[in-house]
Amino acid sequence: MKIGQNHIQDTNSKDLKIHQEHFDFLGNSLSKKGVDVATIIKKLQDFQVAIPSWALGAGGTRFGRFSFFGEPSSLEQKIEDVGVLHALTQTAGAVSLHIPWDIPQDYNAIKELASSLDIKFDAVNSNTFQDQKNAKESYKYGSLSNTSEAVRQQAIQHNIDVINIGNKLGSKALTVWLADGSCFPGQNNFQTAFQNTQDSLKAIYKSIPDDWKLLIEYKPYEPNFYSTVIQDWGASLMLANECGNKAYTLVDLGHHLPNSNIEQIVSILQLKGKLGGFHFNDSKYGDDDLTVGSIKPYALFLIFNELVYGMENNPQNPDLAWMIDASHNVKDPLEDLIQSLEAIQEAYAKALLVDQALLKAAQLDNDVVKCQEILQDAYRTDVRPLLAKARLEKGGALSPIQAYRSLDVRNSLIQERGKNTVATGL
Ligand code: PSV
Ligand code: MN
Ligand code: MN
Repeated sequence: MKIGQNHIQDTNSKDLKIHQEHFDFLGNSLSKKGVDVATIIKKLQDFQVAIPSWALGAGGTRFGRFSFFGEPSSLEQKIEDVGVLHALTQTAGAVSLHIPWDIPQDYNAIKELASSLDIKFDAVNSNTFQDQKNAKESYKYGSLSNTSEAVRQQAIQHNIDVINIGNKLGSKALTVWLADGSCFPGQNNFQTAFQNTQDSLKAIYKSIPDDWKLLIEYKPYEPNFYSTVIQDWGASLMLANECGNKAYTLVDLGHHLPNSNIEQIVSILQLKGKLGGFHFNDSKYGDDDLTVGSIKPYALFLIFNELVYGMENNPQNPDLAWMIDASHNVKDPLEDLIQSLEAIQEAYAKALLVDQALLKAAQLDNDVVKCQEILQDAYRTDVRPLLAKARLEKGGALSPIQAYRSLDVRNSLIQERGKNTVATGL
């Protein structure tokens, strides 16, 4: 399924006039406040978020999984689905692969397909949390941290294989997320597990090309429920520092204990030049992987406020690898991803509206009320016309969800692919 420009223009045509009215009203009031609207639109257009290959089918829980059918069952079809998202939103210009689920058969064909849809290959993800068919060693008791050297070697070699696959596609980062940890006190020696992980990561790091990043993701619990080896940003940062200057911490919004101040974590990592990647989702209780911005939109805005500050003031921090890491149990995955992309752009646009100079002055004056007013003035602005304008200028849909529905994308996919449904494994 490929969405043509003419399809999108058709669906846009009936709403163009009302969009223009909304945009003019917002644009005028922002300009009067001294906001450079054109620059904000350009920044929104440049902000591209990777779609993970495993989020394109229905997720599920250990209790069940309910499909929407027409799900992609090959890497080609996954890339085509990202193409649909990108055509409509103009903000999903990258895909993040998970190996071994997404090993390409024909590299040139895959690269051609992706570039025809204007999609880049973002970070590649290794998988040492499942035993693979015919694998000699088992990850039941951990991978990079395992007490067995043979298991650690197998996991190290897998990561090196993933780097080689990514290299052939043009990826520039390896993301390592480990399930390693323990379920019961006494099961593991914390120091041994951490030291083994550090040594294993350093071995992998030797194969990281010079223009690549090693992104180290942390998570406090699950699938292990007593301890996780890389449980928080501190552990991740220590490991990244041990590896070297191509290694960074990756923040996944769902990987924090309740009430963690994620915006502060993000801010300090940028100050230290060590924030390398970001996984968007939302949660109420744990690593719920819900639609971005569906539960705590103000927290997302505050995080973006720090990200924007960092992007403008911390040249020591590199460009970040942005990715959505959500799972879809009751919504059509593509509709859910469109909602997440919109929420990301919305939070970003609001953060761009924060008057940083005014905020700094209010902070220096210790004018706490004014500081809050400045943030909330930006947060309360309805920026959706800016997002629509940014999309429109690039050939995207004024309302991606409406366009997706009026083009009947899911039914076309079902007709094309049949009622196939593929579990993603996550
Ligand atoms: C598991 O929690 C997880 O969602 C991590 O966030 C990884 O990024 C992802 O799976 C893919 O390995
Ligand atoms: Mn993640
Ligand atoms: Mn997760």
